[in-house]
Amino acid sequence: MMNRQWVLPRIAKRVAVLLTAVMLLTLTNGFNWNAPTAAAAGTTPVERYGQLSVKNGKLVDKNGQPVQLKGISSHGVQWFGDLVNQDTMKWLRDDWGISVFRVALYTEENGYIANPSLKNKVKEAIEAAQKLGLYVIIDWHILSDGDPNIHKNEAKAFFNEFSTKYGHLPNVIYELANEPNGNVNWNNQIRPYASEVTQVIRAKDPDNIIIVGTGTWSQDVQDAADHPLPDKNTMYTVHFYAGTHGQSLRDRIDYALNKGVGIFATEWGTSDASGNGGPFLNESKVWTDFMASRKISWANWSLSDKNETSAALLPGADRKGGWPDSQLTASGKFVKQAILEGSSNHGGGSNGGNSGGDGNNGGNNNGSNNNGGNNGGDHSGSTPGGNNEGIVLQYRTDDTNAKDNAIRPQFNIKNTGKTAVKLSDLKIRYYYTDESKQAQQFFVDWAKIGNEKVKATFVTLPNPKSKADKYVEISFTDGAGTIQPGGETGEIQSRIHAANWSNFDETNDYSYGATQTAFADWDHGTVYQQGKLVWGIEP
Ligand code: DCB
Repeated sequence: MMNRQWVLPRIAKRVAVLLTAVMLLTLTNGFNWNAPTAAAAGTTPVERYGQLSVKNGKLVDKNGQPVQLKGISSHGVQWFGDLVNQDTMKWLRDDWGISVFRVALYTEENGYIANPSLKNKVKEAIEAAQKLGLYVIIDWHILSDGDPNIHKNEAKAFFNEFSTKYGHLPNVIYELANEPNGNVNWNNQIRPYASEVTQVIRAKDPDNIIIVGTGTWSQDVQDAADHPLPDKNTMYTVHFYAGTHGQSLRDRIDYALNKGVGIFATEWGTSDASGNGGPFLNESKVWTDFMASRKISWANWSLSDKNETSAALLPGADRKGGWPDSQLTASGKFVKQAILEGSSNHGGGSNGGNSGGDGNNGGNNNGSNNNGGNNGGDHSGSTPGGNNEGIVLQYRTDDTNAKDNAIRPQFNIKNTGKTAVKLSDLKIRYYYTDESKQAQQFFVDWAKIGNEKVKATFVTLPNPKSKADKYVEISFTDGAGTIQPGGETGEIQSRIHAANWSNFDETNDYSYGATQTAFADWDHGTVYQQGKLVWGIEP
């Protein structure tokens, strides 16, 4: 049915979407909320997720469930177009577990403007993606032409042609301007350009996702968040290179997400911003964890065998896929692993349980998942479907002395999702280094929901990290109730002491924010819902 749907005209696609919605309603009105989805493991990404859209700033599938697409970008097709074909894409789908492939059509540097026939490579990739059930990003790769308006007319003609030819397919994603840079900004150049090109596309394709680049090589997502475009299925591009960009760019992304706009990392690399240097794999891991916890979809730069760090293949790699790991670079191996982790292309793996590998906390993090709707292994990443989206942990420290005998973290959990969340389903972890090697004591100095509703256990990490060998896991009693959509727990003021009241050194504590003395979002503390990570980054 899905295959036929691809060749039907748009009206029929609409009917199919409606029918799906009716079927879903029928299902969800029935008694069994736990029924797995019809899609089984082994189906293609497009069969599983269908028509994508943006809902509450999240990329969601045909059933409205958040989805994280992961995949890889081609290098410029004027140079490495021979690596873009149905064989390599099939290999990447089956061996790497990709769900999305990006085709980089440079405008300059002997790209499309000088050589318009390069668009045939884009068509080849779209048609291969259609056969393989992959999402495909059509990347209008401006770079040395930092202002997208320089080739605005060509962009409009190009996207008119491509939306006319392929807009009826559910797997096409348009990226309007890779990396605006130089003396351009969101309000004056990029937004007006994107608005015009969007109108061209929407005349032919009413619903597929459009992704718009942002200023400073697609790092100014905060500007787009402050003044988003009206089109409801538009997302905004963030690009990063792990050796160059870190926490301050992640903070910008959180700012944008908190404003309710959708972010898609259509290009990122394990190298520095030149495409070379490194690879910075530790920094890359922080980034991939960050994106997993927020379900930010991504494509890595790049599928090429150029002699540079960001290339996934070693020089001379086969042009038709089938690459053994010995033909992958360090970056390629890392990225393949990051795609496979939690990917549902390989046997429908929703990765149950807590992901930190630090086990041992009374067996209550078993990843059991029996609330909410649709899980069924369909959604990569770690959150069960249904009601857990939108959990935010805020933190402040009440400790001005980092070397005394107390650790005083204070928390507030917000529910920015659309469904009530049971507090007894949630656990907070605060990671620290225990200098005392004594038993630990936990106190609630005050909690808005009632001190007696807050409990804690201490867990020693079997594999200590550089800034954590222990965490306190804070949980809530059955009587603690729910957090309504838009609601919060209010302050939870806690205190930790060693049994012998000896001093701690908090400066080496992973979850300690010495300067965060007012409540703000905090990703160095984690939150689990029924054992699954729904907020924050584990050490
Ligand atoms: C982006 C571009 C992408 C570029 C990579 C790495 O540029 F979107 O086209 O790829 O990030 O720099 C590189 C290739 C090289 C090629 C070069 C020129 O890997 O093989 O020679 O493009 O075609 C960025 C990203 C970030 C920043 C700067 C650039 N930054 N940049 O933050 O300063 O100047 O290209």
